[in-house]
Amino acid sequence: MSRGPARAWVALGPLLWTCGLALEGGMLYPRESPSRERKDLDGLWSFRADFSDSRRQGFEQQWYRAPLRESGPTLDMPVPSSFNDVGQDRQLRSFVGWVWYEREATLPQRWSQDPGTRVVLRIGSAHYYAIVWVNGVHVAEHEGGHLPFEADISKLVQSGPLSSCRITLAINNTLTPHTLPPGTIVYKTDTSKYPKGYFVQNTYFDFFNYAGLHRPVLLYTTPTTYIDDITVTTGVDQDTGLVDYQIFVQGSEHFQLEVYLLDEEGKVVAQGIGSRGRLQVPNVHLWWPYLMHEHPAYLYSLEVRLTAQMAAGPVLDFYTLPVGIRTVAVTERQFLINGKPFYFHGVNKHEDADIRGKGFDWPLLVKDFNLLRWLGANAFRTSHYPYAEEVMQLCDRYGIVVIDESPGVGIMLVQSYSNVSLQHHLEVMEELVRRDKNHPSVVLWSVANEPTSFLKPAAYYFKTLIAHTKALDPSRPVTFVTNSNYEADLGAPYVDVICVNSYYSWYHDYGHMEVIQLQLATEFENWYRTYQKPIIQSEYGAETIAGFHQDPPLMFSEEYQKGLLEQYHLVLDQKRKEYVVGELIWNFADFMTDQSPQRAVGNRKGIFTRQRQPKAAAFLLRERYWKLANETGHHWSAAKSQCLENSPFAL
Ligand code: BDP
Repeated sequence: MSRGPARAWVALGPLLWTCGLALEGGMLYPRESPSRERKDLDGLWSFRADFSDSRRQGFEQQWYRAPLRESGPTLDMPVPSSFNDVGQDRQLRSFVGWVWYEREATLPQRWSQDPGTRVVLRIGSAHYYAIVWVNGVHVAEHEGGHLPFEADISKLVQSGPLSSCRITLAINNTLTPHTLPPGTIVYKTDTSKYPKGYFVQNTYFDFFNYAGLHRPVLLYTTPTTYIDDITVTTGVDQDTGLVDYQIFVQGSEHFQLEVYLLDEEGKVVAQGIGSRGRLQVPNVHLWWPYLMHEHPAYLYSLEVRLTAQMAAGPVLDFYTLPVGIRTVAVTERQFLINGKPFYFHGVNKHEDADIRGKGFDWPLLVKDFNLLRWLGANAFRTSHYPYAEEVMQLCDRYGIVVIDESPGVGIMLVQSYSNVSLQHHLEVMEELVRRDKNHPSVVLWSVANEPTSFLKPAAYYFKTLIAHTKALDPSRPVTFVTNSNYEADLGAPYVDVICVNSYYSWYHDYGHMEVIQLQLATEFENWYRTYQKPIIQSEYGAETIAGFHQDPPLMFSEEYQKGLLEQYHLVLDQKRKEYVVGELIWNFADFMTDQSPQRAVGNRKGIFTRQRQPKAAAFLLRERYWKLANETGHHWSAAKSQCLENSPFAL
């Protein structure tokens, strides 16, 4: 999304402007079609961190005006990747401020010569604040490190004889009380202890603030009259599937739209015309979660064909959207998918791995999904920020249910409840819903993790935020994730599902696993008595160094992690018969954090190591999750046991 002229910036400040405008335009994932091409720009980019004291040298010297190598030395930087861990430079690893990325792209001749072609630059994610130039011309700015943004660069690339374009990005990872997640810059002014100008960045969340171009960067084309956005919501009437669609077109008011819904065999099962309508699908194949049905994750394809009448003749545009037909509902005690009780048995994840940090990586992604399926996990939460679009697509394809979380993590300070913060949070929810609204795997929005929601200003903040999210998407329930420590939770009345994190016998009563059952049961009962809403145990776990063994169990050993989990499971097994609708382990894998005496090279609560090797708890959970799947799956009991035996994921 291009946001007009460059704004003023300050030395380290990430430009705290929030325009509070409703979002314009769609954010359809760029897919190739007979009318659309795509050119991936992943690979090596030129890179420089601005180590000047003010961090402003790049702007003062206008590094975007000429190739970056002309203004000083550059490094090779892989994209996508965080810049922090690929080098050997300690200062770059913990760098705070502006870094510069640049790459030349050669365009097919038609792109730069055909005025009927629209050329768009799309950045999957740039953490945290990004300014973009093409051939030295400012084309976009974006705040927020976890969602895509775009710039229409057609005019620029079609205005001269050039068939190449130079793309420059300045990216600032500074966090402030108004960013999501929030942070603060603290200047250390005692010159007997620190050099002049010394500062540190404090954050209030438990993962490393990796930065850079984390997700794919690409160019794609559409015709100048094009399908800009599609919104699909689905329903079921007996065995007929209902697909309500709405299509937004840009570039002309004189057009026709045809839509076709194809099944997995490519057969047209329903069709319609016009910008909005309802398709009816007899004998529907519903989208079921993994392990809930013998044919989970059934996806139809919605083919949209646009014909626009232009002076030069008709223009065609095609876009195909995967569609899963399913319903989601919440009762006082249940979470229903397709009208059947759904029990979340899964994990919390992070986008995190060796070397690449938060950089998107296909082998890692496929490994993670293979591990999830091996584990018998049917769900995960995108703790604590939106994940790459490619992740969401795999969830749709494999039937992994998603709690889709905003980057609202570490909202602790009173300033972070100001109007400026709220406006930004509202805008982030708009961007998130716009991006992920059509994914059948997404069944619940989470607006935040463990905000200090007991603080007074939080009540208004969350009431507004949750109401806004529901207005953006009335088809899904909304939650935020709280912590068992937060007794007076002013946000809880507004959510549809209570999500609670607790760390009994880890952060309290260290080493005393014997108190878990009492404390957990009491807590569940209190929440349910007060709110009568279904509850998800959204985090629980224990720090565990792979290979540490102690029996009787001691903290940090694999035995302690197993023992702690087992105590939780005893209570979960009672309460899931009543109103507990899910359990998500903290965490899927070990992950990097800031350095602190509490963290031994990162957070070790993974059931897999950071290299994705199982700790003992992974086998315990695997047994449990497959057992839960057997008990809670529907329509599938007979086929299931056999299928499990023959499954490539069986033992
Ligand atoms: C929880 C947070 C999570 C942390 C976890 C922990 O939600 O981000 O990583 O604690 O301390 O409260 O391991």
